[in-house]
Amino acid sequence: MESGGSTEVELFSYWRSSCSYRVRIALNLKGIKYEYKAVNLVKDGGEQKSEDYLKKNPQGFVPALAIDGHTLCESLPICEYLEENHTGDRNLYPTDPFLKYKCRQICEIINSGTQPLQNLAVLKKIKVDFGGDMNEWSKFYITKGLKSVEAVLADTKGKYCIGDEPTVADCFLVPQIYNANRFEVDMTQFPLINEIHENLKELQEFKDAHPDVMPDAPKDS
Ligand SMILES: N[C@@H](CCC(=O)N[C@@H](CS)C(=O)NCC(=O)O)C(=O)O
Repeated sequence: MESGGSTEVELFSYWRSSCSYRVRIALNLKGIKYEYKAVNLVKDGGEQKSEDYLKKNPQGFVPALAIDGHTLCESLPICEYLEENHTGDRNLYPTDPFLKYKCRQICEIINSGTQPLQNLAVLKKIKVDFGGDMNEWSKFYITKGLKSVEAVLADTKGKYCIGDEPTVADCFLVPQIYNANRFEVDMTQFPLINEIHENLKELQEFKDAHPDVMPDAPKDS
C-alpha cells in the first residue's frame, strides 16, 4: 500500500466516530497508509475541544486528515480530495454521471440528513438542555435516513450500493449501520441494506476500519 503523495499521513480519529470510520474505509480502499491519532471525544469533556485540536478542525469534530502538507476536515470533501489526488487501489466514485449522482445522493442522505441529528453534541443538548430521550430521538432519525437510502438502493444496488464495486456510498453506509445498531434500530425493515452490508463485511478494507479494531477501542468492545 502506498500513498500517492506525502508518506506522512495522519488521521485524527475516535474509534466509535462514524465520520472517522468513513474516512478510514476510504483510505483503506485507496491503499493509503496512515498513522492513527486518537482523539478521545468523551474523556474530560472531550479532547476535540482542546486548543491544540481546534487548530486542526475549528468545528471541534473528528475526523481531521493530515495529508500532502494540508489538514483536511469534513469526511465528504476528504473523500473527494482522496479521489482526485490519490489514484490508489480503487476509485471511490463511479465514472457514469448518473451513477455518480446516485452515489452522492446516498452520501448526502447520511451526511447531512441523518448523522448530524445523532451527533454527540446534539444528543447531549437534547438530553441535558431539553430533557429528551436521546436514544429514541436517534432511533427515529436513523430509521428515517435509512428508509430513504433503502429506497435509492432499489435502483442502484448490485453487490454493493452502486453496482458491484465499492464506492464512497458504501464508506458512508457501513458506519451509519454501525450507529443504527448502537441505537437498536430495527434493521429487519431494510433487506437491501442488510444484503449489501453482508457483502461489504467480507472486504478487508472494511474489516480493517471497524471501530472494534482501532487502537483506542476499549479492550472489551
Ligand atoms: N460533517 C462532519 C461531521 C463530523 C462529526 O460530527 N464528528 C463527530 C463524530 S462522528 C464528532 O467529532 N463529535 C464530537 C462532538 O460532537 O463533540 C464530517 O463529516 O466530518
